[in-house]
Amino acid sequence: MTPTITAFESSPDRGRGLARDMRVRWALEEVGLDYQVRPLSFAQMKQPEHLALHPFGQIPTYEDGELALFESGAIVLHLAERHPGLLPDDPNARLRAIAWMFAALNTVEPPVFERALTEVLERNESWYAARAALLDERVRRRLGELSRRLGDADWLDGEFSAGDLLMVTVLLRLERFGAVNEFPNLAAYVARAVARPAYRRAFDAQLAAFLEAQAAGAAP
Ligand code: GTB
Repeated sequence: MTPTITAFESSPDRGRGLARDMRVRWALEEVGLDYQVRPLSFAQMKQPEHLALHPFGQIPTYEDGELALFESGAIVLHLAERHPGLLPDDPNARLRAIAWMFAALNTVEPPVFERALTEVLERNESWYAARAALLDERVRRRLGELSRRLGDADWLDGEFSAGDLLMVTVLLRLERFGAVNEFPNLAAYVARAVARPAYRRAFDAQLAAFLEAQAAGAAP
C-alpha cells in the first residue's frame, strides 16, 4: 500500500522546504518508498477529520493501511525501523542514531525554533533586537557544541542516519540567519546532506507542490 502524508496546501515558506513534511518526504525518499500527499489548508487542519489523525491539527501526518501517525520524528523513526538505510544494524549504533534523532528535536530544535519564531511574530516589537541577540547566542552555543562533536566526520555517528536527517532539517531552519556558516564543518555537513539525491527529490516535490498551489491561486 502506498502511504499518504499530509502537507501544507501552500507552504508559508514558499517552497523553501522548511516545513516539517520535508523531513518525512526526505526519509521516504531515502528508503525508496512511493508516497502520496494530501495537501491541507489551515482551515482543513482544524477540521474534525484531520483532528482525528493529529490532535494538534498540524501537518505532517502519515497513514499506511491501519497505521496512522503524527509527529515528524515518530514518522521518521517508523520509516527508519521498517526499512533499511536510515539506522545501522548494530544494536548500540542503532540506539546512538536514535539518540541523535532526539538530540535534533529535543536539544537543538528548541532554540532554533525560538529564533525563527521571534523573527516571524515579534519583529516589530520594541524589544526585538535584544531578544534576537539573546536567542542568537543560545543558538550559537548549541551549534558550537554540535560542531565540536562532529569534528571532521561526515556524519554524526558513522554512516548517514535518521539522526543526521533530522539534524540537518533543523539546521536548515537557520538558513536566513547565517549562524551555521560561522561553523565551517556544520556548513559542509549541511551541504553534504542536501546534495543527497533523496533530499533533492523531496525538495523538488515540495517546491513543485508550492508552485502548483501558487498557479492555482492558493499561495499566500
Ligand atoms: N512537533 C510536530 C512535528 O514535528 O510533527 C510539529 C508539527 C508542526 O509544527 N507543524 C506545523 C503546522 O502544522 C507546520 S511545520 N502548523 C500549523 C498549525 O499549527 O496550525 C512548522 C513550520 C511552519 C512554517 C515554516 N516556514 O514558513 O518556514 C516552517 C516550519
